Amino acid sequence: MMSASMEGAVIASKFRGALIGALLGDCLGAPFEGDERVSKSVLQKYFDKLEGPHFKAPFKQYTDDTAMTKCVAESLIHSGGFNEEDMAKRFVEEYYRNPKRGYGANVVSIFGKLRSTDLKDVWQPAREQFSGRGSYGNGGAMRVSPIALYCHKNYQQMIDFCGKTTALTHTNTLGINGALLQCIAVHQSLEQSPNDPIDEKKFSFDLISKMSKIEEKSSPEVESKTPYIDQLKLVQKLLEKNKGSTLDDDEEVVESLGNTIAALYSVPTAVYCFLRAQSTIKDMEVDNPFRRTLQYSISLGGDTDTIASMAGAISGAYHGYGMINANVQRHCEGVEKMLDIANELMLVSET
Ligand code: RVK
Ligand code: MG
Ligand code: MG
Repeated sequence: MMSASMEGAVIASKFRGALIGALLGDCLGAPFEGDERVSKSVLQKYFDKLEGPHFKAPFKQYTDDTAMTKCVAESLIHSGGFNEEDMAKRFVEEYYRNPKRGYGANVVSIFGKLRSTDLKDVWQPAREQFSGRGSYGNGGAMRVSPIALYCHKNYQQMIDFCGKTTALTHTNTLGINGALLQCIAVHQSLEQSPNDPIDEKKFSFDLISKMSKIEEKSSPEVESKTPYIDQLKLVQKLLEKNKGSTLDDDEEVVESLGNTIAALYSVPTAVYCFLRAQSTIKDMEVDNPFRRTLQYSISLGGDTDTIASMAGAISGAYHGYGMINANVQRHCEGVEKMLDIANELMLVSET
């Protein structure tokens, strides 16, 4: 349960922070998707320009990450909880309304099957992916922040809704557990007062402890029975090494945590970016820890929209909306609508 002492206004700000954090990470990270690494000085100028008081282009469009996050939120709001048919229908309708949002290469075949079968068994197409192994992409994880908000008073319900929402497109254990880790991380941030500094060790230990109840089934893709816990232990090691050092070893971060489209090699990276950005990072002249989270996430390259979006959601859920620069938001598509969604989610999760 969220602390009783946390005021409604703080919680409302955290709801907005989580969703706008996810949206900004997606919009601002998308132009760099696929770059091997992004220079920190280029990113410094990029963010400085976007924060400038006089609005000038560019206007950044959101991608599949935000499109599907909106579907998840709207389905929870309108169904009063998880409803597989409503959720699947929203994914399909959103995809066909605007298919050019940079969706994963294989997930789109699920939308086609769901449409042609008139949604009779909504779980079947996802189970058939990759010869029955299911997708391990991060497309489940990238969209789960509304579930952490909607279920913030009921942890078990959150785990249940998150697993089911993910399984509509991703049935591989790695895809599902990555989504669960992301959801739990947003939930942990939401629970923490923005006035209490994050204790990185405790935050990561708490994640490990919760994942140990989830990572019981092994996956054929990896040898370890606890791949996410292994990655979270690496997160702890890298934090100890890089925090306070004169120069972060970003090569090692990317080599060990990853920056790819696979959930296992992107969700723990997003957690790391959030935790690392709680303190200063060399070559980033940034006081604001939310902005530092996005800047650092994008600098690692690879799947920049998704890693920045996931890290942005975790960061926004902790710091709240007040930490997010207003001028930058004017450069991003869909902010007003997302703020409405955050308010609606707040209302339905309080009842
Ligand atoms: C483009 C082999 C597998 C696999 C398996 C690989 C957008 C495939 C967003 C597949 C996100 C890709 C991202 C993505 C979200 C997955 N065996 N290869 N069992 N499972 N893959 O299609 O929603 O950026 O190469 O399920 O997870 O911004 O094409 O999509 O970054 O991962 O896509 O998996 O993608 P999909 P998704
Ligand atoms: Mg995307
Ligand atoms: Mg992506």
